[in-house]
Amino acid sequence: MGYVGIPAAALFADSPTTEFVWGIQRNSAASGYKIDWLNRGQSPLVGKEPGLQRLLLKVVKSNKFLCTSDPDKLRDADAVIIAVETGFSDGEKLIPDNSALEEALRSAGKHLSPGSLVIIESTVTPGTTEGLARQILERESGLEAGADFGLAHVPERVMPGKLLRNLREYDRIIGGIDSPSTERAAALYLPIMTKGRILTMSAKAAEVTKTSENALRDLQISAANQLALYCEVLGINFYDVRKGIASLKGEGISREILFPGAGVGGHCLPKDTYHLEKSVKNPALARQITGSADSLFLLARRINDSMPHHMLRLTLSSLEKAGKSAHGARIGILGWAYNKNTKDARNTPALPYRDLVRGRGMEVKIHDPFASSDGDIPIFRRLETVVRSADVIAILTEHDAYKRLDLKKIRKLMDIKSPVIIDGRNVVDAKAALENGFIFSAIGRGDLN
Ligand code: SAJ
Repeated sequence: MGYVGIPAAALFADSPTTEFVWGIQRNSAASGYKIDWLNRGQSPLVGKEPGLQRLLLKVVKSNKFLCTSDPDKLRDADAVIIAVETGFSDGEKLIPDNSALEEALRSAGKHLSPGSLVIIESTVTPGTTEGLARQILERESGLEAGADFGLAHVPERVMPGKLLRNLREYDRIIGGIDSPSTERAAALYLPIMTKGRILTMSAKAAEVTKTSENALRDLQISAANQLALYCEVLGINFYDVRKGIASLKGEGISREILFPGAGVGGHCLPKDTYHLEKSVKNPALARQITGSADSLFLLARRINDSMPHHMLRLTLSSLEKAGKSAHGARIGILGWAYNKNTKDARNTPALPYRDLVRGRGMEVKIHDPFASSDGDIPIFRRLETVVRSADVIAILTEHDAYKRLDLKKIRKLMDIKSPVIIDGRNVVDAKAALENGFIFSAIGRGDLN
């Protein structure tokens, strides 16, 4: 019962072709509270989710949905959908953390009835559905996948703020371990979809589709990041080049050039590449493909993860221009969330950047309009608190709030000679910054840095 399970449960419960939906939620310290909330028809998800609150209330009132921590309710289920977190215990060593998935599979297996259909929506390392998942389900149930129950991977494509819309309108990849599983899964999902089409394929092809659609996005971002660094060295404005490249049009020509930035965070992109890479067990094979170098996707990960270091370089060179040493300098970081206008800070690039500037002896204050304080990291809501008498302000997240900074006011608040702005998300009007006497550096702005 998270970002993936709740909207799916609500939509299935609201579908006339579904008799009843049980939402299974572990009664854990962190998430057990969701059970009561959901049974009151209240969404425990943070952030605006158009239509979800109303839909939950409707399906609870019409007795089509209930949440429980009792997995025994699965016994009379025709279909069981697993939507739990699948991360990495160690990104470096590519060790997937399948603990939640294995627990869910064991629980589903123990209560599985013959003839039911098991769907895995979680993002998994390709090979998991037919491998680990199938083995656990068969061992726990004593049944045979295919013969006694269906099994398919139907990857989620949720995006915070558009949960219901994506489920209804986005195309859905459906990959069964055999064609009856694929057909049954397609029949299950079709009624909750409006504009979205269903694309059927094998379970492993569905796993590779999901992980590579994010690995490819990470690669596209890394291409923009690397190009931006070239432009800085060449003394030109990356955004002129970006406009130029995007202008190349014509039959079958496309250049999806994304945006450089202070780094790539979130719960999808930083991990899905590793799921994809982990599936190619034989690293020598990968080297064969890339000609002894690392996989292209791992190189993209390294480029994107190097961007907070580049932000440090820009910060140090700008402080030098201001005739100040980094040690003891005060810096205001604007933006802690991993993406614009969200409070979600998972894998935020602002964290490594903060560690890097602190490592140089800088005193750090962090502002974010949405993200909440993260353990021992206080996050301030008032911009003045973070900007007042700072030597440097660095923008790490493209929140709308930072797109209309009053630079005159900021200058006054910083109240020092040659204040520094480091723009990691191309949200500050560079000309206005220079006119207001700032020393200004930005990713990709070789013409100004
Ligand atoms: N980022 C850049 N440059 C870009 C785009 C993003 O640096 O041009 C950074 C963002 O600042 C952020 C990170 O990358 O730190 C990820 O941003 P994202 O826009 O990819 O947002 P996510 O992580 O929420 O990605 C989700 C994914 N959806 C699913 O996995 C179902 C992704 O496949 C979608 O493409 C993306 O949303 C989307 O387009 O909104």
